[in-house]
Amino acid sequence: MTPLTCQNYIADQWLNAVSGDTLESRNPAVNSELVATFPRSVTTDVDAAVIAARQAYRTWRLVPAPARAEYIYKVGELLLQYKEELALLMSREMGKPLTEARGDVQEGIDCAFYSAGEGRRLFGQTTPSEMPNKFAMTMRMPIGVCALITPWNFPIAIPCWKAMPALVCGNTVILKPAEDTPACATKLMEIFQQAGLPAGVVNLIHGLGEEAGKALVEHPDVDLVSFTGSSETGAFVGETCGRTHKRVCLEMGGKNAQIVMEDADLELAIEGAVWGAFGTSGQRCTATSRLLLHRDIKKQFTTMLLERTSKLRLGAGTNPNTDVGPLVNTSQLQRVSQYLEIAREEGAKVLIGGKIANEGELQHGNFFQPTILDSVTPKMRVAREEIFGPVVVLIEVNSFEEAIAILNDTPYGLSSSIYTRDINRAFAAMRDIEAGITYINGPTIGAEVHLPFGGVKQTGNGHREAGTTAMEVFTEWKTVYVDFSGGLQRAQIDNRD
Ligand code: UN1
Repeated sequence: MTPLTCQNYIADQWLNAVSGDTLESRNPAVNSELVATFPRSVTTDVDAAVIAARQAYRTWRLVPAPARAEYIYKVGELLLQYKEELALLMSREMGKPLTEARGDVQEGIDCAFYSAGEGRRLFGQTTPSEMPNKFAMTMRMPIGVCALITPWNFPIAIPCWKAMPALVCGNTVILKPAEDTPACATKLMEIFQQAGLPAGVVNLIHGLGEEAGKALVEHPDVDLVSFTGSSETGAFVGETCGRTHKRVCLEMGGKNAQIVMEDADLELAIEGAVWGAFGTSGQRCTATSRLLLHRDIKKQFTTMLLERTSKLRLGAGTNPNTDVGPLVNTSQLQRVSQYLEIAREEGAKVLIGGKIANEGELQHGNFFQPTILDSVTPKMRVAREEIFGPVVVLIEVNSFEEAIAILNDTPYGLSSSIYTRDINRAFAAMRDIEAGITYINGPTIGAEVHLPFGGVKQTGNGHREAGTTAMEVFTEWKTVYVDFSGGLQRAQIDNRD
């Protein structure tokens, strides 16, 4: 297939980087296949995008919210129309199996229709004033120019989660997608363009995180940064935004666990574990990377899990028979391999997998075998650090209380799951698990767009994306008092003796 030539999108113009420098995106299943070239943007390119977004903000914020939302409905309809094309491109560009890629696009579509609905809500409150003949209310105000820095693992869904509510709320946006998925971001931007959004309302800047991303985060005329990615980069983003007084929403690492109690439906728990651990090759913030197994079922569960895992078919995402696709790039492949070395040094036992897969066709891509590690203790690095690959560790627990304690013994807190038939335990788990998301009898993955998404502790900074909570990220409250008494009324004073 002929490689795509991606460009930046600024003020309704498709542009190369001013320097003319470009970067490449490759198919992780066949590294020799070039998927796209894209601009290596730096500060000058970012400056142009910020100027365009600022200029457009002046008028976009005045467009009535229901009218802003109509553009987003249109984007949703176009995403539906191009769903298959986008899914295929995504599979080629970042490797996830086609069924999952379709799900990723569907999440963008869901988000379009949900966010657009908010255009006719964006509710504020009215409340009585303590003074006579005085009216009090609150209304949501847009924030301004928003920089959206997004990862490669959900190349359509996550940019949509961020851009759609931001736009409905009256902000203008600059998307800086991950350098592994420039083609998906470009196609998404073409759809926004086709939906007819006014020039400068949506902009796209390609490039490296440490160049284009950094320039956006540091830019004095950016008002808000919404970032999803690694904890290391998130720390830099948070620190810089703190120093420059920007609004900031951070979504970072996870070390999600699934608990399986002795009373669980084991077949169901296995289905959940396999999907949670190996779906998207473990490259989800919500992936299951620890299985906390009650000692009474651990042996049986492990046997069943191994049997299921041994049947998983590795391959290119574009092959309909593939269960597990490649890792996104060679550095992720190395990272996962290094964690396997660490696991072996720490004394973990590899029950299955544990190696780079390079037989036959697989030798051309970044494939890692689905891996299960046993004899793992909660203090080992593989039980504490985010691996972001198809690796899951098994930890034996003696009781419900111990399971919850181990689940919580991590700096992160994104997703979590428990399989049990005991309603009392289920409710205690909902209360006691330290995570932004808890699934009862479901895997750690599978968030829906109309509910809040995000994590506690070091996973985030207190914000939630999606759901109505996205409105909290992308608006600020204005409190309005209207005095129609015709006189000066002093609150706390004139209404007291
Ligand atoms: C992510 O991994 O960054 O719940 C997002 C899920 C998906 C979203 C994951 N709907 O796994």
